Amino acid sequence: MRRPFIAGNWKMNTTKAEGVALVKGVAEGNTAGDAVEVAVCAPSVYLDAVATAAAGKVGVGAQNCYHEASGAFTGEISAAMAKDIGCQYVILGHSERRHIFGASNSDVCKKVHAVLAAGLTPIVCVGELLEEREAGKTADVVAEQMYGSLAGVSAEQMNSVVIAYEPVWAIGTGKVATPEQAEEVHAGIRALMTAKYGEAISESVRIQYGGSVKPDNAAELLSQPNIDGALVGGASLKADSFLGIIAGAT
Ligand code: G2H
Repeated sequence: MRRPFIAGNWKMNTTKAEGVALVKGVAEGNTAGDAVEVAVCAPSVYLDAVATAAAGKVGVGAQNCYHEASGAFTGEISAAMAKDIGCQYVILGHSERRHIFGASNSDVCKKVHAVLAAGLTPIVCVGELLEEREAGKTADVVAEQMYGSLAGVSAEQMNSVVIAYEPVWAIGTGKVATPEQAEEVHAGIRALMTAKYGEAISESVRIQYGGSVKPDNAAELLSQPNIDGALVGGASLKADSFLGIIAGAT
């Protein structure tokens, strides 16, 4: 059984005080206990304060990092730094990193290795653009992103990897993929992992869905056999709606 994993991606939102209040609200209101793994991914400047406020009751993740451990890389943070201030996760290859900041599969892959080496869990995002879906290229795009982003990752390391499927056309648009559309791609991602790592590993890796997940659509999405959690943007910015999504995973 794969434990559902619900992660909030706050993106470039909240003040420090709002972030601290938000994570406290999630920690206090979460009644799912061990049944659901829960994390929030805050802006990097607030991670220290958010991790302190989370007090181990909610996981904390960074939204990106650089692949080098330290050095002259102005403006970047390392996986070791994220770990140092209390993170357990790092989102990598989010579509906004790929499409606004030009992150390639090779960039994402280097970061995946750095995050694993630091002892953290990478949440590796993949997903197709609307024109790629309409051209029937979804499976090819996702396969290229999966294999490119996970090159050189061993079967043993895959136990510490989480995949997030986020169709770009469903991100922040209110256009959620139907449960059937999402399940089809999730099943395809699991088949790709089975081909590369074998069934035992493939069956244990969580695949989150992301893209306009809300309390009223979460339970149906999460009831699909290969949807093991959610990466939540807009609806993670209010404790009530994020808690509603967590409840949908139980
Ligand atoms: C997709 C998602 C969070 P939203 O980017 O990763 O955002 O739920 O706002 O579509």
